[in-house]
Amino acid sequence: MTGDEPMFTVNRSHLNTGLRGIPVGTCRTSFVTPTEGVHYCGYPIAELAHFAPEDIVYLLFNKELPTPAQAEAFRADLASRGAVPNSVAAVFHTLPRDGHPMDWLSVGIHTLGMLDTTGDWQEDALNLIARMPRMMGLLFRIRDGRGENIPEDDLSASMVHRFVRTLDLDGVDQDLMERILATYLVLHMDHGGGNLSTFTGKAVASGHATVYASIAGAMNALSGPLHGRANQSCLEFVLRIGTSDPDEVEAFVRGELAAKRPVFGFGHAVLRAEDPRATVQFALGEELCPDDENFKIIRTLREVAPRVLSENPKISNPNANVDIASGALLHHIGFTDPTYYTTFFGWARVAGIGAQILDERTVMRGGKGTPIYRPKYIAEEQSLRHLD
Ligand code: NMX
Ligand code: MLT
Repeated sequence: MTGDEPMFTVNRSHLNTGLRGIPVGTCRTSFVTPTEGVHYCGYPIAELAHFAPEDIVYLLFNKELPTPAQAEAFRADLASRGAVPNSVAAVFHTLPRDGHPMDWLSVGIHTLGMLDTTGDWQEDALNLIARMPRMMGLLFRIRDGRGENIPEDDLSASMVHRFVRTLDLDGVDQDLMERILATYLVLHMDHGGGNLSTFTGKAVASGHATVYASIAGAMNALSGPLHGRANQSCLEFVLRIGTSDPDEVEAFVRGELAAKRPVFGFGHAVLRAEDPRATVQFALGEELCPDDENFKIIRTLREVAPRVLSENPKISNPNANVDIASGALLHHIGFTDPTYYTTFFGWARVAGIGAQILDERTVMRGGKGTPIYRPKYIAEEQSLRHLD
């Protein structure tokens, strides 16, 4: 294909559709197909779900899975970057405890940036990734009023272990927590170039804002209930439903639709089949917690909601998306407050957004980088006029 061949015709009907389907660039980390879902650097997501998160971060940045020696060196590199300055905790202690955890996450990322921005895209992206586990643990603890006697960080441990160790919750199965969180992180790290949070992060970076400012902006985009915060809303839903009886679940879904509220955990802008990230999480739940009450409810929702949603022909995809199952799994391992769930999505997505920002800033256009984002908007209801 030559550079001048048309790829897409823009019609008036494409306007005000949120750029739906309009090609705007290329992505080197992942692609999403309507029926097979996301692939990281070519690998279908289900084939990667059991990998350690560090290996998938390596893949997104280097476009190849690491050899054992490369994996070891990469973990050592992350460890050397992971120390979180004490002033992050000091800033968290000043925040309103009833502020949403996603707002805390943005503030945390901005704080890390204010303390140590190098200005090198790769350095800053990897430093942020390495500091996320400790920062997440501090966020959970301090917002929950558990800001004292926090165990020291162990920089040599895995990312997930560092978070779980910082959290130091009593009465939880830490091995199970680490397994579910590791899978969660891998599944949520990247989703093509055009999802709202990634697009936002890259747009902010295109004006040469820092990696920290760009990713904080991306987290704000992720915090909306139609995007990442659907995982919180979906579990809140499940807690409200309170029964896995199919008739009652169906009545609930119909009630939400009648009230013109979204049925969270279903639908997608690109996918036209069940999201494989949902399929993987359902399989994990069937293996680890098949009798969990919330898991039983989402099992019924998965059967009932697509049938009900397909009655409305304008809904392009009635099937389960990534946010249907994660809440039930997180609840099962001890995270009983759904308002925190989107921070896990954000933690994971820092890797994909960081890698995509690096590509756009240092690889695209023969290394010159993508120029500042500036799409065209067409004037509406504003004919030219002058002051008399
Ligand atoms: N519940 C109720 N209505 C829906 C749903 C749903 N699950 N999915 C689509 N619709 C509506 C949608 O609001 C739109 O209505 P209108 O024409 O009045 O604006 C219509 O159906 C057509 O929408 P689609 O073209 O099918 O989907 P679109 O690309 O606009 O939106 C979502 C995609 C994901 C925003 C939409 O499916 C949705 O709101 N789902 C529920 C929220 C959710 O689970 N979001 C998480 C998505 C994944 N993520 O993590 O980001
Ligand atoms: C995501 O993972 O970002 C969501 O599925 C939304 C999207 O891809 O548009």
